[in-house]
Amino acid sequence: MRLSFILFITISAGFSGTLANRRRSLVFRSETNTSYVELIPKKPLSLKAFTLCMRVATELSGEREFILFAYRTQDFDELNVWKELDGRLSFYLSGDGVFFQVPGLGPLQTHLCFTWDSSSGAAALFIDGRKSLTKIHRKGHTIREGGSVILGQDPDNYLGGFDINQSFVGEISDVNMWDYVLSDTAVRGRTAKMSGGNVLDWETVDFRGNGEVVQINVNL
Ligand SMILES: [Ca+2]
Repeated sequence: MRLSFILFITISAGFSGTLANRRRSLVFRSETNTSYVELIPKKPLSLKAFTLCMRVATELSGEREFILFAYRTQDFDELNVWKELDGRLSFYLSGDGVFFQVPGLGPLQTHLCFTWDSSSGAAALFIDGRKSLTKIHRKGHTIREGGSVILGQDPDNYLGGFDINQSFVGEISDVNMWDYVLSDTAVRGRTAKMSGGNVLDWETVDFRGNGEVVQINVNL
């Protein structure tokens, strides 16, 4: 990968807009309880299944939990993805979590995909295309629409209640979400791609930023 063009946008009050034809990436430079980016989905997140992918690099290590993705309605954490204090990766659906004892994230970019299907409860994750064991979680559950998708912070209430000790610090990109479970082969094929989600498509998704988040644009 060659970094041939970088555009820095640092706006303390907020930023918005789309930039196609380049790979966008978000850098959270420091621990804060203010910096986050809201992603505007293409359709309501009323979900009986999902595939959620992202590319992440972080130097956070040791006993430091951090949030990778938060989708919260007014009263519930509908879908929150975490790196736990003990290093496991997890996601929570309205309270209950499913945990994966997998190799930790680090300063080199890691491609993650989480999948879940309500009809069976099957939950799994992929790290750089390699699949975890499957666990059974929240069979019959439905993720509810009407919330906000947030990167960078864990909202304990709607778009607020952030905790600096749970904030994400590092770089995140290629956040794509589908309302169904991609095949194993499709997930492996997605590790090099950065777009195409039918709920969240990183190539076209609108951002609403707040605080100190830097958007860089990279030609691959
Ligand atoms: Ca919290």
